[in-house]
Amino acid sequence: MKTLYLFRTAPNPRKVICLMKAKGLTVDAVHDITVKNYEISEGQHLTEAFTSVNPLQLLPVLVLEDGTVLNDSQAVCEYLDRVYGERSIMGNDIVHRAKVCAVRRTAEFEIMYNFMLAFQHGHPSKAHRVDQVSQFAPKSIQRAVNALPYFEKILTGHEYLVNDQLSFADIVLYLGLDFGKVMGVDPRDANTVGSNIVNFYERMHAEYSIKACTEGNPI
Ligand SMILES: N[C@@H](CCC(=O)N[C@@H](CS)C(=O)NCC(=O)O)C(=O)O
Repeated sequence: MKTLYLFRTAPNPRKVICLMKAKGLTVDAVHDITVKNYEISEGQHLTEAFTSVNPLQLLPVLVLEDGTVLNDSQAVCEYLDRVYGERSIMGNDIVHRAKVCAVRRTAEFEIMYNFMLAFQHGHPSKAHRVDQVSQFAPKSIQRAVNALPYFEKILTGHEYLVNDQLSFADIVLYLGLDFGKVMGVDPRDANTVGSNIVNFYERMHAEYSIKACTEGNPI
């Protein structure tokens, strides 16, 4: 059996859940994966037991049958994408994969990462983890907001970011926008994010919200 360590409401573990859903699968129903849920807000990932799995004390983690530890969301998703299901969410051919990679990384660094930085520097629950500089929070939010027009333009006349089909780039942008909500940037406010992004967010949210990914699945 493989073991997948998750915290189901944080953006990086959610990537894994969304990727599997996009492939028509649910992480809880894969025959050779056991899911272990951790509650970050209760510090369950800071225990000795989890630290021995991932010394960085971060989720998600996938441990393979031979003991190989994949302690990064991209690595976990790359692995799951190739091993399970039929359609690749990372891209169908070399050029498609490269395009998905480029847009995914831009969504990650410009949108999701900046909102996460804002959270880490601005939220009291992160004070024990981060040497917080509170001024960094609004500046990081602004950096994310500044990058939104780039995606608004790509989505003009398109439902998805790359080749008019759902890919991992869409999942990462959606999760970044959804986390922006926590940081006070409303992904349904066309004046802030742009109308193409609002439509994109609504479509993705219907399929990949925490609730939509949880319904019918045990937690
Ligand atoms: N590079 C890692 C980052 C993972 C990460 O930052 N995970 C967050 C949840 S989104 C976490 O576990 N945070 C725990 C903490 O900050 O104490 C990945 O993408 O997997």
